[in-house]
Amino acid sequence: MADPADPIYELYYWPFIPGRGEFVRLALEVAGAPYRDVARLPETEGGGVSAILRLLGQDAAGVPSFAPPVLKWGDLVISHTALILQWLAPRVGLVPADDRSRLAAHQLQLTMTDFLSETHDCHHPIAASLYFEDQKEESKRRSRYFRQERMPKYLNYFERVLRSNGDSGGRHAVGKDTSYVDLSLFQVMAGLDYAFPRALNRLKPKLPLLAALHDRMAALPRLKAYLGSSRRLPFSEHGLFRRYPELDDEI
Ligand SMILES: N[C@@H](CCC(=O)N[C@@H](CS)C(=O)NCC(=O)O)C(=O)O
Repeated sequence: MADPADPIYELYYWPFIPGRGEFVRLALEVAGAPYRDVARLPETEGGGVSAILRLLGQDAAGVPSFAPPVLKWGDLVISHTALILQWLAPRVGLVPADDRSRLAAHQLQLTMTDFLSETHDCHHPIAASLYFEDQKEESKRRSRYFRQERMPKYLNYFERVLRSNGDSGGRHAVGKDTSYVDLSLFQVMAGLDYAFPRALNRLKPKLPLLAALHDRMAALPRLKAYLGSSRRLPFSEHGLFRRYPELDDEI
């Protein structure tokens, strides 16, 4: 139970894309935790991209952060999506209490971190500083291997994780209730459905538990309300999951 005297959670993430910040946002939203999405506030209220740049430039609050998302709580500053969620989840009831489950949850989230990195590199295989158009041929080549090899390997693994969690009847990745890992899997499925709809549809017959998890999460009252609100940023051609039809070919 949160103490009313506790500081409010402050999320720092690029204000125009869901990106990696969305994984933290989903946890805060579903937990009903009060938070401030700092960079989405107007500059006049201390928000905007400059709020992120200020935070990244600060040395005072312990170890400097390399990149957003960053979660600030009082003078505690945490970066890296998986680490933020590992710290946040026990405080907001989104992970079971035992060590084994918490380690399992963190392990799965770190695997998602790797998957996200590979997903991003489909449209930016050479350099993040180059436009997609300047690395299109490499993107196409890389995406073919992603669709054929990496995407099925990761998704089949997460399907197996759900299947092997007999405690939940395949309904949750860890434990018997919704955890931050379930919410992150929801976001991964939603993102892939946006970026690689054809590849995902080809794989879906072998992913019944993941597909069902996605739909169940989307129907959670708090998540449903959030998804229908202006707080939910749409996927676009500027984030982690981008729809470039030429990267989602037949093969
Ligand atoms: N491992 C980090 C990766 C953070 C990251 O790559 N952040 C992106 C936005 S999603 C960024 O702004 N990176 C800037 C950079 O790498 O220079 C995490 O999972 O949070």
